Amino acid sequence: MKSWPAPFVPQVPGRSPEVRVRDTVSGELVPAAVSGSASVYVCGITPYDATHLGHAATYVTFDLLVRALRDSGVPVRYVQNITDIDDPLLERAERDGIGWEELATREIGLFREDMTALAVLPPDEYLGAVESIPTFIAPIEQLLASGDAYQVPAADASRNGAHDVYFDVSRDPKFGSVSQLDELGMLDVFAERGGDPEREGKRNRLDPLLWRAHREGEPEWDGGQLGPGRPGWHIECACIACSRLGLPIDVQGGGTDLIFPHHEMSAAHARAFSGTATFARAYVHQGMVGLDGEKMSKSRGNLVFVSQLRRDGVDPMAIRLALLARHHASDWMWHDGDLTAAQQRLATWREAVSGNGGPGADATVEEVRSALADDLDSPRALAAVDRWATESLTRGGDDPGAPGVLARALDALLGVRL
Ligand code: 5CA
Ligand code: ZN
Repeated sequence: MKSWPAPFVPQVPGRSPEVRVRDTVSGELVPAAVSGSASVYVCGITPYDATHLGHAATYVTFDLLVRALRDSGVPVRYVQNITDIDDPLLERAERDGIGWEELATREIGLFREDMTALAVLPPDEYLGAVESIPTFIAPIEQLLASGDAYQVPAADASRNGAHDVYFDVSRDPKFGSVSQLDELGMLDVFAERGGDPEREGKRNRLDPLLWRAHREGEPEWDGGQLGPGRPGWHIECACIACSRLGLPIDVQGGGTDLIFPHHEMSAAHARAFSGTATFARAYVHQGMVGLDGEKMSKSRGNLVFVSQLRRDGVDPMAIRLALLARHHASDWMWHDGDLTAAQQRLATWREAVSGNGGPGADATVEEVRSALADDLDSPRALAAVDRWATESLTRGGDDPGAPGVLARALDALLGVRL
C-alpha cells in the first residue's frame, strides 16, 4: 500500500541519548532498542471514518519514537498496517450505501493527507490486510495442524459444510501475559472490542476468530484448505509483524484500547505459529483521547477530525503542538482551549526564532533530546523550548546561530516546523 510523503528531517549536531520507553507489560523503563537497530510495529487505522484526534495522538507518539531512535543513531524499521477488511468497515459501508472498498480507499486517502499535514513520518512498510491475506493462510493452517486452532461449523455460510476457524486460548500458557487481566476482566471488554463470547461451538468464550467462512453478501478470498472467506483481526497484525520484521519485534505500539484483546491475541497467535517465546520486547500504548467525558471513538461518534480542523484553517503545526502538550501515556479530554494554547505557543516560538539572534540553544536542544529519550516526555520538551523562547523575547541574546539551530532541532525531533 502506498504510504505518504516523508517530511524532510534536518540534521542536528549532537545525538539523542539512549531512548527508553515504559513497557506496558512490566511497567519498567526499558531501552527501545537493544541490538543496534529497532523494529517498530504500530497498529494502523480501520479506514471507515476520518482520522480523529485520538488517532492523530497515537501516530504522532510513534513518530516521536522513530525520530528519537534515529536521532540516537539507531536505524529503525517501522511497519504499520491498515485493517482494510473487518466488520466495522463492512457495517459502515452498508449503512452509507457505498462499496466497502470505495469507503476504505476514501478514508485511507484522507488519513494520508492528515499524516502529511501533521508531518508524521511514514512507516517504511505500509501494509493493508487485504493485500496481505495470502500470507495469513499458512500460519492459520499451521495453527489448525498443531491443535492451537479448531473449526466451528458455520451453518449460515454460503457453502454447505463450511467452517470458521478459532484460536484456542486455553492452549497458550502465556495467555494473559500482555494485558494481565483475569478472565472476568477480559470478558468485560471482549465483546465491545470485536469478540464474540456467545458464539456457539467455541471451546472457550474468549477464543478469537482466525478465519471466517464466506457469508452471502460479504467479500471472500481464497483460503486454501480453510475455504473461501476472510481473516480475523488479530492474525493480521501477528502475521504482518512477523513476516516483515521478524520476532521478537522491539516495540509493539497502539492505543491502550488495543491491549486486550488485540495485542494479547496477536502475541498469542504469533508465539504459537512461530515457536518464538516473545512477540514484542516492549509495548508502548497511547492513552485515550476523549471528548465530553468519553473516549473519542468512531462508534460513539464524539469526534474531532483532523481534516475538519484543517478545513477550518487551523495550522496543522498547532494541532501537532496541542497533541505534544500531553504525555502519551495519560488519558486526556480534548477542549477547544488546547488548540488556543497551542496556537499561542506556536506564535510565540515563531516570533522567538525570527530574531537575528537569541540565547544559546545547545542546552535547550539537549533538554529536548533527553526529555524525548525518557519515555517520549513531550510536555517536558515543550517546556524547555518555552523557557528559551521567553528568554529570547524578554532578554534577547547574542548567539546569531541559535534561532536557526533551535528551529532545525524542533523540526527534526518534534516534527514542529516553525
Ligand atoms: N485497525 C485497528 C488496529 S490493528 C484499529 O484499532 N484501528 S482504529 O482506527 O480503531 O484505531 C487506530 C489507532 O488509533 C489504534 O492504534 C488505536 O489504538 C488508536 N486510537 C483509537 N481511538 C483512540 C483514542 N480515542 N485516543 C487515542 N488513540 C486512539
Ligand atoms: Zn493491530
